[in-house]
Amino acid sequence: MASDTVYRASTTAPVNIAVVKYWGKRDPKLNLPTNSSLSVTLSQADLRTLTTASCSASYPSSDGDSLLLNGEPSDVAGARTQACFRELRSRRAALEAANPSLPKLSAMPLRLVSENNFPTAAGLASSAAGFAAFVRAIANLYELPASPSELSLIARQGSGSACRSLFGGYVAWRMGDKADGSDSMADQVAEASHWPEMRALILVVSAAKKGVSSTSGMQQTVATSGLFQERITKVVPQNMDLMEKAIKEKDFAAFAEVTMRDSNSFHATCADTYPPIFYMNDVSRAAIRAVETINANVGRTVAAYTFDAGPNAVIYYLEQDTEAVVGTFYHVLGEIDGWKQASLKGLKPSMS
Ligand code: 2P0
Repeated sequence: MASDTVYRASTTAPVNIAVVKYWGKRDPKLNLPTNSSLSVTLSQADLRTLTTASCSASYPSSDGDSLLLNGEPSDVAGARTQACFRELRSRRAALEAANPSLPKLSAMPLRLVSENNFPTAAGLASSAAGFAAFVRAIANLYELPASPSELSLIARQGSGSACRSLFGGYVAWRMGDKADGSDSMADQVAEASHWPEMRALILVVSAAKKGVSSTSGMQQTVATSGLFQERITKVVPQNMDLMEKAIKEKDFAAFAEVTMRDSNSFHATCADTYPPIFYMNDVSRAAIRAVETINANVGRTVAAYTFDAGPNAVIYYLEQDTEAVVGTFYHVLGEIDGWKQASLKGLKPSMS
């Protein structure tokens, strides 16, 4: 094979929005969480990262590995990115050692080109889709015989929530208890087709980069919040059980209650952090009231809010309640100050 051969593979990875939140690391180096979490993977038609990985003996080794993110050079020297490169290369090197006729891709510099179709770092879990696509693109390039759960072990080291974006549908990240992290990975609780009526509405309150990054925010919470112990030992284990049951039984009222309670619990531990961390703002709180109004007016739970490390709201609802939820949301929020700066983004119906 000529030495100027360029080997290339592309993949996309979707965004996921947690309904039982990951917040806290028990081992920051291996990115091991203090609790399990559970998310819904959203449609790639709306929110996804597209990544192409390539390598070639003709790429100057002085260039090293590189990443172009949304057209801009991005730093790959960070420990988390390096951990992903190292894990993937060592798996490829093992394949090459077992089969000497394979091209020595593990020795070549890697070039990654990645594009999001949504704002980066706007509280829309860009790092989740980003690292999931990054890991899968290189795994495809290297032709690694790795299952999504095995790839989730690697993506986890890039960004915790990324391990959940290796699957579609309803996905759990089991925290595991081994010190080396070999059992801290994701699995699929249910396919998207199990409950295909699920919809998500994203209320983009602000597309600005968030004030306190998730990584540093959760470290501060672990170090200073008393409430946090209650959350990781009691609240989350119970919410994981209730959520898995709600999904298996397609019980939207139960799904919604756990989703809202878990978001509230997560933001309460942020407020209990010292100094406190506030991700939600007045428009976020108005969105909570709007959901309460909608549920009260309809007379049953048809909508559930959840907030990540930023002010944007994600509202889960079922397709048959679109009119009541989306229609009323515009109406109720239209009367609230501050709403005019926000915009509503409806997600297409499918989940991948
Ligand atoms: C989640 N979040 O479960 C929670 C809810 C934010 C709030 O996962 O440090 O970017 O890269 O492992 O994955 C955001 O944290 O943190 C997150 P790192 P990540 O989706």
